[in-house]
Amino acid sequence: MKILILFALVAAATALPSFDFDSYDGYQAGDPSVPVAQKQKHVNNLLWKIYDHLHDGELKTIAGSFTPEADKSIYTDGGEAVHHLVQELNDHRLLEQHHWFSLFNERQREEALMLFDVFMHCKNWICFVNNAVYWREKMNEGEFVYALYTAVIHSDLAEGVVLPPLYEVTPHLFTNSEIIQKAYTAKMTHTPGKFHMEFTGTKKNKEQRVAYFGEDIGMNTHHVTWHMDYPFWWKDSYGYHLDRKGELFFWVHHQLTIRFDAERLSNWLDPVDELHWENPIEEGFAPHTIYKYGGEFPARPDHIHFEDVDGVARVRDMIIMESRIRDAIAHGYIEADDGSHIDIMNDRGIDKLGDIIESSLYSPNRQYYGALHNLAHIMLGRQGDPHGKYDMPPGVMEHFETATRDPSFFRLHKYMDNIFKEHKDSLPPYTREELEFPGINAESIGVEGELKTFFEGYEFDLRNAVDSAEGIEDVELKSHVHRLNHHDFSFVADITNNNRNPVLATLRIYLCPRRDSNGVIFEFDDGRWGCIEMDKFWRKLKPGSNHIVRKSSDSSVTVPDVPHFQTLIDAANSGNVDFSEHSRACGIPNRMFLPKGKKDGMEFALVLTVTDGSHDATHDNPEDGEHGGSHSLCGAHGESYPDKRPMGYPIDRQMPDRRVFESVPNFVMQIVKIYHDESVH
Ligand code: CUO
Repeated sequence: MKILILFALVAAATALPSFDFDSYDGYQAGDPSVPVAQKQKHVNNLLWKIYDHLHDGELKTIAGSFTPEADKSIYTDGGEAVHHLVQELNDHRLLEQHHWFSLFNERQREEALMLFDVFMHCKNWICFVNNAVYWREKMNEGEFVYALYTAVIHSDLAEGVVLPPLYEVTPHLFTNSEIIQKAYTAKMTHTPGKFHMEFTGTKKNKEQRVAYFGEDIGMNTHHVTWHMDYPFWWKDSYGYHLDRKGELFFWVHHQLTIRFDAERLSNWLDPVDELHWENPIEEGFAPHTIYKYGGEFPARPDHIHFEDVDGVARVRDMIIMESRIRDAIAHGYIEADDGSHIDIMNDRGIDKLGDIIESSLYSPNRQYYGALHNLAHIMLGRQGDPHGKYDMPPGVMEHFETATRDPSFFRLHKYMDNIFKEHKDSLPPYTREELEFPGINAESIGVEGELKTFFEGYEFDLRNAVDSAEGIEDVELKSHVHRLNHHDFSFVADITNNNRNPVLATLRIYLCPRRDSNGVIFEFDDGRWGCIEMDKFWRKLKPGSNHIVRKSSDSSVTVPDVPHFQTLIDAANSGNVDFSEHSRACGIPNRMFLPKGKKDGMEFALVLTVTDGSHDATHDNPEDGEHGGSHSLCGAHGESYPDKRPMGYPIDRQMPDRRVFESVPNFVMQIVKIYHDESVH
């Protein structure tokens, strides 16, 4: 379990002395003897210029002297995991360096996980960092980065270490080829440069109006980090169970999809349509993105029909998988691989369904239900070269970093989302008793401040995109992007507690687009499925009236910007670091908390539901803790999900009679408008 750690090493802000590896002899779990700032420094150095040899003297020394199998007592498994990897190395089976890496490539994933396994079996930080240094020189760089990121996230040894933003570690996956070429030229000519990154495509393509969402580097970081926090390959033998992983898979992607729809509505576009295996994929995509090694990402023309992808899947396999899943929904049970039936007609059914649709290793029957979602990513990624005739590398859909750039990502996830909805709609509606909170009246919900969005400029570092050579100094290289932001505001609510005693309440806030692209007010059922989760928190309500103010920056769905790589380097070098609010990178960037809205205002329903916190909360004192900041979409790291209710409660199920929703005294709704300020650029 990771806890937020405030570490402020007082030792006057001078550079830390190098850590003395030779005199270190403690193999204690958790490794309190290595200061977090030192660990941060190691991780920074390991991730700086990952395509070059290590530049850091201290780590270089290790690289020359460490032998992974020399002392097996440093591993919790007696060196079994490392032995496996060493054997693969000696048999020359490991993927070469300077080659693309995709998590969806089975063999490449296997190799990355072998290294992850080594990290997870290290008893102490020295073992961890020694192995990192050693394998960094031997393994494919993409595999190494993936293994290191996931291990830092999941290993207790790295508690308190903040991972640098991936867009400054592997910038190729977050910017376009034009920018990368400019960066190379600038480096070659030793001229510092700042390059403005346009969103992909031109105004002739209406999808370009919403490219700012799918190509936002913070949104991409949220998405790729979610998949590292909740990997589909996770086994509980790594140390703990990922609570409600299947349900989170549904919920985080449902929120991405409907949030994308809200952006579309803000830009006079229809909500995205679902993908269909037998219909043409409407939108093509020209990614304008290049691999560090491996050439250009493949493009896909408009209106092509799905083709079988050699060595991956046939279109008819996908249809069969889908129909088996739909059968499970219709039957109300999943058939496990031992033939037993798992009932899904309850709150927890969605979790199992998420497991089989993704599919993750938690799926109770991967043989039968397959891996609809993961295979669909590969199918879409390969439609530009389905038979491998042109030897194209994987498409943008085959990387979680780049997938949301392609409009087909949202079609795919709308399709998955509709399957999940089919299940949710098969459950009985909540009864009035299940929705009520006796004695509680939600009087009002509103906003203090203005709901106003704007675009701002932002720069990120491109130095890690280009190559280095000894004796040649780096020059400043930056990419400048436009990003959505909003002015700060607060939600304000008034709630009366008519009970004699204080009660613990769960407050859930949703923001739901009110009108479709024709200006017609949504039917209740369509409207509730499009509600964006804005916040969920717990409050003690004293008897009588309660005035609650909740700042937009405190939301349980968002995180602040990940600190720049250079900030982490400077902080670790000075040993004077406080990264407590950056313990997680999973979460919607807070600046994207609001959908863009429209210049003259766009209507949304702001909904507050107040329910019984003593029933909902899984943790003690939930009103004190924020569970790592972004628990709504990302859970609480290593702990149970803080809320017992299904994600999306109470708007996750059908409500045939909207009067039930409207008349429950503990729910309240208000129409608000979001304005977009076009004057700021
Ligand atoms: Cu996140 Cu499809 O699962 O990209």
